[in-house]
Amino acid sequence: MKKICVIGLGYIGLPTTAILALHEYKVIGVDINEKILEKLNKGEIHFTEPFLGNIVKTMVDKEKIMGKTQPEKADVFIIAVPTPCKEDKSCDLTYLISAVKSILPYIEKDNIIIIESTIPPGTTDGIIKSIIEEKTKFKVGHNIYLAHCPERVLPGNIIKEIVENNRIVGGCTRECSQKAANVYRAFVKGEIFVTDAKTAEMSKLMENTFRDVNIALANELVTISNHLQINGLDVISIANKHPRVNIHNPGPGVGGHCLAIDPYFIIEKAPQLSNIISTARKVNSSMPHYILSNVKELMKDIHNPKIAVFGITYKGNVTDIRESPAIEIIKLLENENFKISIYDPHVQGENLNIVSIDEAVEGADMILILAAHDEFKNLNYINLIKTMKNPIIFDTTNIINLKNYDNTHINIKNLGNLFHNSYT
Ligand code: SAJ
Repeated sequence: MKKICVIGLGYIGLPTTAILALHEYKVIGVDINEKILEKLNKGEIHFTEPFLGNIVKTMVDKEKIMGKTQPEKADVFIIAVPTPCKEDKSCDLTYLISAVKSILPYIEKDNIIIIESTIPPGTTDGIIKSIIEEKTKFKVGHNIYLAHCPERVLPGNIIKEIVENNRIVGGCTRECSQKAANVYRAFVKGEIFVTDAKTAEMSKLMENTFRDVNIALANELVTISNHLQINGLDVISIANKHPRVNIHNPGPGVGGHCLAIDPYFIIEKAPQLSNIISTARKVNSSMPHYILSNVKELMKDIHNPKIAVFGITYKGNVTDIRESPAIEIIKLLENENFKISIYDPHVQGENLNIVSIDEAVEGADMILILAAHDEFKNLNYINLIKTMKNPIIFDTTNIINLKNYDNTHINIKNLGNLFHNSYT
């Protein structure tokens, strides 16, 4: 049985460990966090993800997964550690470099080393290859094999997507690509596209940049439309009837650990050439301020207004608040001395001060929807507003269907039609 060492047991490393173990590999899961390892070795997982817990439990019981603080000799090393943004928005490779260094003493001839972490183009074939070749006696492409194989899974659906999605495998040489592709062939049902490392790195970044740029276009469209008193949401739905047009959804900003970060890894490598990409980042980063200015406008005649924020995660139906525009909007509102109450059925945490829906709404002057949780779609808003001081709802995610309401009872604003509806 082949042995794989997975370094980094986070959102990507742990599911990868589980799936590899399920497909005839013995897997050593390595992490610097002893709490994660303690849980893993009891067959438990440290974040919620459908189906993952069961697989991990079974594989740990069968001794096909073992958690350790240090790597050990293996046939394959997969590195899936975080690559966050630095203060100046460039990619922080500290964890990645330290993970690579940690495996150096254990590397043997014919080993395959795979980087799954998201990285700027040129990193695998540049800095990572140099570290390995300088500090060991091996030469990449001759007696050891190095590749970048970016992950593409969506949290909440990882176990399905890790198997079914197409994969990009980018090796430093053709042989590196082929050897790394064989590792994934054990469990990937989608197609495996083999390319060079730089192309793989750039493709991964471009997938998320594509979405960021398109969301920026939608956000700019609604701000222009509001300025011109046009219903931006109507424009999107009508324009999208064209067979080759797909305008994305406007919203309170772009969050999460991918779309709001990955474009900067392209910008850092070619700042003078990344005009559209950096403008899109600016547009999306400005959305929390746009929301703030509209809340202020809607509340301008109200004394000491209280805002009930609904949803603080970076998008709907997740528990993750990383890079969430909602958190930034709350801070901006607090700086302007708005009283804030928070309701989010997906998030727990004492320091966030989350309250029940009734408590959040009581005495409020506005319900401000900042994450498109399904629970918010069909709430009985007519009932809900009864304890509010002012029945205004500002839905920045556009999940409330305005056709269900007439504005004699309730004043609902969607982001795309803030001050006007069609034919009003
Ligand atoms: N958003 C909008 N309008 C839209 C779509 C999204 O404002 O039309 C916002 C969301 O509310 C959220 C942000 O954008 O704040 C990102 O959401 P997302 O669902 O587009 O992306 P992530 O970050 O959850 O996951 C992405 C996925 N990439 C693509 O769809 C190209 C996923 O497949 C990747 O695995 C993941 O990034 C990653 O790890 O790179």
